[in-house]
Amino acid sequence: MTEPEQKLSLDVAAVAKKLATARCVAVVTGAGVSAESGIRTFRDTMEGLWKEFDAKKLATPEAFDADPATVSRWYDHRRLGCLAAEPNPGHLALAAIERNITSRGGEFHLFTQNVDRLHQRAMTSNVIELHGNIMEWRCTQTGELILLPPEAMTVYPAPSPFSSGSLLRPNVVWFGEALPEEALIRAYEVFPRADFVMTVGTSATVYPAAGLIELCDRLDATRVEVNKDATPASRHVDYSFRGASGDLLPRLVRAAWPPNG
Ligand code: BV8
Repeated sequence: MTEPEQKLSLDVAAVAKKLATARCVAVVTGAGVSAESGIRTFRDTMEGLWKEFDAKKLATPEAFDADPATVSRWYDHRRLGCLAAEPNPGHLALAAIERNITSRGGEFHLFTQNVDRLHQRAMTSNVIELHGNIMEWRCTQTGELILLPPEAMTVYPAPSPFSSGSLLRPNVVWFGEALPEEALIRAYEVFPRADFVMTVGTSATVYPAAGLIELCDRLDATRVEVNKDATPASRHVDYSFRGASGDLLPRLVRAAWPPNG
């Protein structure tokens, strides 16, 4: 076993020991977790008819106001992609962590920046969506929500069924929009008292989600990052695993709760 592999095994064992006895686990996930389900991240260059677009410019209220048809078409394209995707071993490992922690009377809170609802489809129950979700669409006038059927929208932009003359917009949080108040209140309440916090598959560049890991200020807390690349969060954690969430998270679960007990 090479030296890096040895260090990885020791770190996984150390983190697993802390995880297995944690009483309050707070996790924040980003697009990197869903990347292994085939859902491209914001930093991936877009392809096909979207290659000349910049995701960060499309994910704004200004873009929707200027060209609701194009923005609606992009979100509907992404919505269908998310529906066609399946949860991957990283999603399933996080659901297993929740089951193991809560079955021993602990708390598990999964804050996600992802809008694809794959954590819910992986049967994680306590998912807090920081940036909304791409499955629900909202009336621009009344704010009422509607879940669209699994097939493509028939017209872009879609007229709102709730208020004539209004449109449907994706129920996501765009850049420049406030995050859901209840999600932020929960995050600001949980992270400072969590004894195990983990950031997974995020570039930790989009605020306020990127700042959550820094809220953990318990001296006895274990702070972990799982990400393919180093990020601004890497200096705020005790263990920063470089690698795919679909490999590292299941390894952590097996080490914390060995299958043969
Ligand atoms: C707000 C939904 C205020 C839409 C998204 C300081 C404080 C507060 C705000 C700001 C601030 N500084 C700047 C701001 C403004 C802005 C911001 O943060 N800008 C950045 C660019 C600097 N923040 C906002 O606008 C937020 N709003 O603060 O409002 C306010 C208050 C009151 C009233 C009005 C306003 C709203 C931000 C939410 C934007 N919406 N998504 C949609 O999906 O279309 S953000 C979107 O981009 C994603 O959700 C994701 O979080 C983010 C980044 O996307 P990616 O880079 O693709 O993904 P990610 O970051 O997760 O990176 C992928 C990582 O995974 C990489 O590091 C890669 O190495 C790794 N990886 C890849 N594969 C794997 C992997 N890791 C492990 N395994 C793998 N297999």
